[in-house]
Amino acid sequence: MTMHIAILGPGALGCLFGCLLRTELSAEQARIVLVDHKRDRASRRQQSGLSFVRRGAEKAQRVQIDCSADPAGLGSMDLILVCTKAHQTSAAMAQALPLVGPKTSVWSLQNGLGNMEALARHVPAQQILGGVTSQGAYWRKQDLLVHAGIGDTWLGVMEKGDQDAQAIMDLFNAAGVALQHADDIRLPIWKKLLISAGINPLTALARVTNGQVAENPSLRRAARLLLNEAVAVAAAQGIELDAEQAFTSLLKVAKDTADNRSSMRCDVEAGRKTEIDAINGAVASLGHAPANALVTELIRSMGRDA
Ligand code: KPL
Repeated sequence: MTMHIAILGPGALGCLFGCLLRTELSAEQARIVLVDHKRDRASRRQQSGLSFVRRGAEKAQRVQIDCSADPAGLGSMDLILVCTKAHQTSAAMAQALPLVGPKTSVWSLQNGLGNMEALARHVPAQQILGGVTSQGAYWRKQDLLVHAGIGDTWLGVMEKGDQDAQAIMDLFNAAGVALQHADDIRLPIWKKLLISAGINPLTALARVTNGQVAENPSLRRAARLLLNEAVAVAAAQGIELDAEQAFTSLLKVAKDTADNRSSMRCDVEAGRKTEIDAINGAVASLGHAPANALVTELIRSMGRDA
């Protein structure tokens, strides 16, 4: 049976999953459409496709993938994969409501806290899955996407219901993307959040690459402070995380992506709204976390977040 999949958020990550699925699965296995709020970009990509450099490959391959700015005409989906920035979740879902039927699973694969809750304003919680991914991708130039790094991708239900996690896992597996299932999806979401909370604001404020957070003693201490606060806030929410282990993971990510500019630094430098409210801002709003509150205000002061 064909799985009908819509991907909301045509940034690097949404397009990465689109390209991985489209190149590995037949049209009988999956119908895939990238939903874009920008009409001109959707029609350009619909006509010309994307160029995709697979991990380890030297040359780009052309991927013809359906793109649409009109969710109303597409019919209901089996799966909606939400890959937008955290602050766009609610608006994107509201626009995508014509794609939702009673059996549609809606899977958030985004950064930060609050994404499932934002989706639940539009869709029953029993249809929602949460998740995180450490897959990496970036645009080398317009419509030329590079798969930069392979990492774990998690999914798990928000509330027990009709979400067909097994069918999603089987399909992604068939496309060579192994998914991990979490009984409590809040754990992988928080683990990723701890890494982002330590790395992202510091790279944006100090204008350094990710690697500097591990290398520079002051930034390393600052990252530890942000992470420790977030671990304490999580514990007060009943989510037990190991600060030592989490900091080891943070340092590993900083070293593995040493030469990269974090997404938050890129957003600040491009004058775009950042995900600070869903990362450090969310931590500070849940409990006593003055360092997280401080970096949130500083990032907000720099641009489009105010
Ligand atoms: O995912 C990232 C980002 O750029 O947002 C890193 C820096 C690798 C971890 O937060």
